[in-house]
Amino acid sequence: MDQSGRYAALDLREADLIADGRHILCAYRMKPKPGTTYLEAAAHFAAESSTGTNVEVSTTDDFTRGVDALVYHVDESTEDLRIAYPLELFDRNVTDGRMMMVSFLTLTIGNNQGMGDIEYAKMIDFYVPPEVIRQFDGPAMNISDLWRILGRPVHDGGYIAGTIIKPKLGLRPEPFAQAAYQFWLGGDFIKNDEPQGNQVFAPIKQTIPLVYDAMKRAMDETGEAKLFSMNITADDHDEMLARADFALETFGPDANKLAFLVDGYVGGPGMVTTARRNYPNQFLHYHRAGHGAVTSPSAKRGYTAFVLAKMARLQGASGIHVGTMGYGKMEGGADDRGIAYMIERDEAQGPVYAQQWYGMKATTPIISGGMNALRLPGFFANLGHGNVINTAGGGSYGHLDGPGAGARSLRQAYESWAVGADPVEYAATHRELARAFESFPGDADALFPGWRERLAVSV
Ligand code: CAP
Ligand code: MG
Repeated sequence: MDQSGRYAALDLREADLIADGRHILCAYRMKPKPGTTYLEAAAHFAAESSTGTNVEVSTTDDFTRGVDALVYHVDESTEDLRIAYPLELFDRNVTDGRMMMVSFLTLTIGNNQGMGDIEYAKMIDFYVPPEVIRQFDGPAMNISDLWRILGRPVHDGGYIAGTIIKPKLGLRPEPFAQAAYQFWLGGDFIKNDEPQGNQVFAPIKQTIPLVYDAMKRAMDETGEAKLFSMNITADDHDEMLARADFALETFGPDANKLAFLVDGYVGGPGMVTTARRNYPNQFLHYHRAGHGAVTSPSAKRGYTAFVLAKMARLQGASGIHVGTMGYGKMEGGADDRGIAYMIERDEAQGPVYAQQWYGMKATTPIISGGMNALRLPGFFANLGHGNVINTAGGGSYGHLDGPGAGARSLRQAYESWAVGADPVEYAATHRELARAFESFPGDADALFPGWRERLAVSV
């Protein structure tokens, strides 16, 4: 059934839709299956994403038609499909009237992901009008609050050197806390790895008190504040709260140094909002493990990492992993810097839409995944600044002189970039950075040919 007569309005101008402020706009890369025209498939896609199905139903009335999602732009040659979703379509809380991300997902990237006449569709960008910015929580905390805790300027407070307790799993409470203590002697920020929680060999009720004790000893020894991002991911709402409440009680006077991490992609938007609304005074760390299933460039369905990060800011993530832009181990490229710009600036240009945030707090880019001191200078040069949280697991625990030295090598790498120095020259007077070259010789050879001679290293 050709529904383009109802669900397509190609005379609508995008600029007018934006000026009008009554629609969320979504841009997709869509390809229909053979046997239907592009516009027919697009119209069916919009119907299934809003008020329709594959046949007309007798209960439709004029009001229904007034809230149809409308295809306003198609370009089959570039698989460009753009749809305007009236704000009325989106579910609102009965508790406080606010919008919710799960409704955005259910409509704009829900049933339309499995339609019989659609080969694939992937959301590459979306635009929200000012009213939507006003109807989402946005971040309560971000890196500025962490800089304050660390005693740094709350603007441009610079690089936060972090790690992930490694190995990813398999440490019992005592070695776990010792690994944390050793890193904190040189670094700022430690996170649980995404699967670390309340495993039977490392119960939270034993591990967290030991971690806090390690933090206090490291703070005493260094005279510096330290930060811990604790994973509170769990299926059950009450379980999440039980973990968070126990940690807050344990950290007591240092609870302001405790962030909460949620595996937001696998946990879903409800988990993110649970953390955001129950613990607004804690930095909300959004880990995106699993996102590659839909965001990978090899995935033709779902949505991109850019879209994921933009959704996370609306929901109120204090920080979200944005990848390493081709400098680490995970998929990504230099242009992914646009993801960071979209979540940290008050206005930015996405792949399709310019977006203004009207003062909604920034979400901090978290840089993680195969990073070490040698890979950081190129990363900062690409991003253009160092106001990020970097977590390097292998890059710290793989350092020849231990995680404390690994942490110092990360900071020295940042400093070398910040002063515009050649990292190899800088390493000549900064031992931990020099030893990072020996710790990761493959990276050193690839990134800094001739480093051995310049650092008088024979191996
Ligand atoms: C990094 C990491 C991070 C991923 C997340 C890991 O460890 O802890 O979870 O990098 O990827 O488990 O691999 P390493 P992303 O530092 O040892 O690589 O930030 O792209 O979501
Ligand atoms: Mg991890």
